[in-house]
Amino acid sequence: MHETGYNKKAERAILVGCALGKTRKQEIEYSINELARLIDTAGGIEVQRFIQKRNRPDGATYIGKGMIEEIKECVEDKEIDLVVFDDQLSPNQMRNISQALDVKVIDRPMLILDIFALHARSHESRLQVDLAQMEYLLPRLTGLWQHFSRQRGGIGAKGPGETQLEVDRRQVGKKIAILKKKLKKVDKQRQTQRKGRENFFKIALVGYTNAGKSTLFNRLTRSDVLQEDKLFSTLDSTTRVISVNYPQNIVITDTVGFIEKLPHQLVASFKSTLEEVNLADLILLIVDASDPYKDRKIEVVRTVLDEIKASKVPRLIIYNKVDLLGEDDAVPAPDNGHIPISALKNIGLARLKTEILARFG
Ligand SMILES: Nc1nc2c(ncn2[C@@H]2O[C@H](COP(=O)(O)OP(=O)(O)OP(=O)(O)O)[C@@H](O)[C@H]2O)c(=O)[nH]1
Ligand SMILES: [Mg+2]
Repeated sequence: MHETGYNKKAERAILVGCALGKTRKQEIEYSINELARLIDTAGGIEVQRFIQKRNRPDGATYIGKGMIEEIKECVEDKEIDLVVFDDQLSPNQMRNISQALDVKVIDRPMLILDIFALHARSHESRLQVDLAQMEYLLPRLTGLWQHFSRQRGGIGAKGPGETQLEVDRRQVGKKIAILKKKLKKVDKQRQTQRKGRENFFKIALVGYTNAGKSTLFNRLTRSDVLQEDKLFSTLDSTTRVISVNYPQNIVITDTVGFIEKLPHQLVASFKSTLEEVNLADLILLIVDASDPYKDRKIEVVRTVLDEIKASKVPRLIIYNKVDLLGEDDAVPAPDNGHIPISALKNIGLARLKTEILARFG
């Protein structure tokens, strides 16, 4: 189990989303539900949600002034600690909204960064999260400062947030340079480790967060990395030899999951971790087959794979969690490149092995 932050009392949150343009209500609900899971993972409690339909975001306050007033009332009535926007806010919008509401305001990228800060364990992932957080917060320092410093920590202000928001930009700039230097050093060690694996066939597990990558990894390597029903349980990539009756010269890497609206600063600072995906001989794209939004999530993963320039690596799509499908659900037919499995219940793994070995070169 992860700890839920060092603030003892769970923070009470308002969630705010905008259905922009032709976005359907269902779609925005899907997104806000995901935001609610993120808040829960970060140790907060959803108290109320506000959704507004608009053609485009308000340049100054993202949502309209009327709704800002409604939220302000709710903040006062229900002892709200923070307001979370489901989209990225510009530095300007963030400042205006914080001033209008007089409470801590964060956006979805900041919430994701916060969860990363909470779950980072290794030296490398801590450096990576620190760097991403600093780069995201740097242009947003003005205006955030008063609310964060008053609250001392909590959601959106862990990691470097708590202490470093109080130092000035120049110092943050310096810290960014130092973090980059330290990461370069860690990257060198990674290169050396990679050299040792040059003669191995390399498989990378990728997929949306909570799809079951670590569960499959554990099954294939008889390992015990953290697998749990939380978002972003895995941040560090782990590479091991596949041990379950496979030829010995295959290694497999479990790595960080993806999500919609992943801050690009995070993708950038996790570059060396994600390079394991880039350099793989085969990608297993893990999908939660029981998820009604699986196709949308596959698209998100494809987009990130493009972003990290891994789109040329051959890939198999693994439909995991088929044990959760009902009789009426269409089970994906096991055909070329689409493999139904259950990592948890040990279903379809022989088939997966055949498919992997067929691509073993
Ligand atoms: N029913 C069922 N649950 C599964 C299966 N595979 C994984 N799970 C569950 O799904 C949840 C997430 O599994 P993880 O393996 O941690 O997922 P992940 O993709 O590594 O997630 P992150 O590291 O957070 O990105 C856990 O509660 C698992 O027990 C499966 O085949 N069937
Ligand atoms: Mg994992």
